[in-house]
Amino acid sequence: MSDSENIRPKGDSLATVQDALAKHGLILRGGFYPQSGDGAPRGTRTLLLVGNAGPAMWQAFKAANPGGRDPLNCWTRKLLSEIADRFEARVIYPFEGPPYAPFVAWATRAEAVHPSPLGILIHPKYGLWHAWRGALAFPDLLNLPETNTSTAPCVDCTDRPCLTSCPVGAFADEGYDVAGCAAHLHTPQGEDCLAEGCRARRACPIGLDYRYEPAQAALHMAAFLRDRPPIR
Ligand code: B12
Ligand code: SF4
Ligand code: SF4
Repeated sequence: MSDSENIRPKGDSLATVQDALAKHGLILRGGFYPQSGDGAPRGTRTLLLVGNAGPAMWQAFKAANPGGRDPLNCWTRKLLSEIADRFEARVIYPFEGPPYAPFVAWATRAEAVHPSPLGILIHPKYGLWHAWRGALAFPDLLNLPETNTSTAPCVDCTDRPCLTSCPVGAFADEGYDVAGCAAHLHTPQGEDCLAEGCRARRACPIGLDYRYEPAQAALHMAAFLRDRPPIR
């Protein structure tokens, strides 16, 4: 291990965390100083969020070719636990639970992401095509990464095509009709969403360049449906 790999991420050396993540196509998604009641591990003074947007994570994941039943989460666990050890941080994953760590609340504290009518958070540049893969909890006060400060894109979107594009109206009423969505995905007509990703999400005009490629979208949709067998 080189000297630079032993540096704790204080001050300017936050860049070393960014570099370590970038090798796996991951990005720092801002951070904040948690207070009691924020759900961060005890003793955390800085929480940095880690996530994906754009094709880099998918390319790194494909190159690693981890295999197994839950390959993306296994791959995430392996590399983020190594990075956390190296920087003497603890790591929390969004997919471990219930109870789940409150990533949606953390995300809105960490950078300018906004609730969309679909329920998931929209980013001014990435649109709906981004997610979180983990959070690094540090016992020290670190400088926070710079993030965007733009306003919510949905404010100026009068047509709201996301709300009218689901073939079964899963977003027609309050909340997301998970059972209605899953039932549709089990039919031949659901093949489009399974292969290309949620049609409501695809209807959004923001962040088109960041849309997941079909193989990535299909992996997420298959993981969602795997836990929802058809109701007979
Ligand atoms: C449980 C969960 C779900 C459940 C939701 C259960 C429900 N609504 O009844 C199910 C399995 C249905 C789900 C689905 C999806 N989810 Co989800 N989900 C989570 C998870 C693991 C925990 C949420 C939670 O319970 N938090 C604790 C409670 C106290 O906080 P809460 O804010 O009240 O949580 C609610 C919302 O998060 C909401 N919710 C969660 N996911 C989704 C998705 C949609 C479309 C909607 C409307 C609401 C919703 O349901 C929670 C319980 O009511 C979070 C990760 C995390 N740790 O936060 C991801 C998370 C919220 N999901 C995410 C995503 C992307 C999805 C999918 C779109 C994934 C996909 N296939 O591509 C799918 C939707 C399927 C589709 N049609 O495309 C992302 C959102 C990213 C973003 N841009 O905001 C998160 C943050 C995971 C991540 N790694 O980034 N999810
Ligand atoms: S289609 Fe419009 S309202 Fe819907 S998420 Fe995209 S910007 Fe927001
Ligand atoms: S995946 Fe398809 S059926 Fe499910 S909410 Fe999205 S558009 Fe509707």
